Amino acid sequence: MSINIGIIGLPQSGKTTVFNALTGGKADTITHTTDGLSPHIGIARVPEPRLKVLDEMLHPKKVVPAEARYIDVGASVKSLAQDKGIGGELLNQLSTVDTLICVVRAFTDESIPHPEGSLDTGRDIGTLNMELVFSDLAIMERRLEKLEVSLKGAKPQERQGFLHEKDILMRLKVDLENDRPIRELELEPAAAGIITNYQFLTAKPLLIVVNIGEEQLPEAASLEAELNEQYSGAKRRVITICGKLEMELAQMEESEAKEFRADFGIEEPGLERTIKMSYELSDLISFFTIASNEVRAWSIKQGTTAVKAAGKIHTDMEKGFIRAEGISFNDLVKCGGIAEAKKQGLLRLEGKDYVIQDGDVITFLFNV
Ligand SMILES: Nc1nc2c(ncn2[C@@H]2O[C@H](COP(=O)(O)OP(=O)(O)O)[C@@H](O)[C@H]2O)c(=O)[nH]1
Ligand SMILES: [Mg+2]
Repeated sequence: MSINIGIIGLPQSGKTTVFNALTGGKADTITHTTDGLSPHIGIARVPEPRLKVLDEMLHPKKVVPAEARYIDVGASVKSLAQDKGIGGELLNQLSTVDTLICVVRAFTDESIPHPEGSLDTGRDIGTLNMELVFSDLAIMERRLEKLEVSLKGAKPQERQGFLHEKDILMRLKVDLENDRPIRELELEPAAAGIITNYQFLTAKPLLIVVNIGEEQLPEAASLEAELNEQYSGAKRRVITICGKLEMELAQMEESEAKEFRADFGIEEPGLERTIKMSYELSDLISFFTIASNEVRAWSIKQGTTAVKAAGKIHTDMEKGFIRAEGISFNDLVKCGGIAEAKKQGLLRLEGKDYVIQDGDVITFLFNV
């Protein structure tokens, strides 16, 4: 499984620039600013320092990182929302993502006009949150209308289910109308189950990427702390990134980029911070497999069982699951290899229901 991340924001906020920074891509930041163009889609490796350690210890033929899929939708949220909430096409693309990145402009550049005429990070964050709320309200209203129709023709045994769904949607609608995004609500399992079908945008984790200019780099950390105090919340966090610089760095040789980063006082590449934060917000963890001379990293939701994790690799592995043989990354490093770990009795045998832990190194045994 790869994590899917959708990038949204106002026009000229630096969405495509950030997309390029995250994917090492070279998508055009000039022509791609008008509505109606097809989205940019890019795949990036998920940085995982533990893969390097495993590589050096086990010397496999191949090391395969997990992947993140970024999508820079070809339209501005604002322009579509002005008439009637996020439009169909854009919504279709966004509804499938796991996490949203919302780019907010903080860089100054006289030659690039801000669509609102002035720079105001707080106002723009507010606008984007509101657009997401509007979009969800529109979905809800359409569904409620359909439910009314269904209820009229419902058989007695169907009625209860429809009424229950209506009840939940009405409740969420009140929350949204009071500016409470779904991601912040504590829902009982039945309600949570029903709403996952709708892929509401305010239910998705939200990473607000504040796109700063180079001259703001010295105060990036304090600005980030300040913004988080105001705008972070349940599954919502702010990071500051200099998109333009990060995009240029992403296209350099690693050693060269490292030197530049040191000069600018950037401790960690923006793409690494972004993906790390996206993982955290989305409750994702990594586990590793070693098979046929290949070490590989996988991403799963926290709480995934061994049999379900096997299914992420191949459906046959889930169907024919026998057991998993696992060791924590730290234990494996202590032992220096699988053989020694076995000798020391640190290789655990786990059943179907074992909950995979971050950093587990796992071999699945299965029937075909
Ligand atoms: N000075 C400066 N310009 C930037 C920065 N980030 C983006 N831009 C410029 O802003 C313009 C719009 O960026 P783009 O990524 O296309 O924005 P989008 O419309 O949100 O996709 C482009 O000319 C970028 O080069 C930045 O950090 N500093
Ligand atoms: Mg763009």
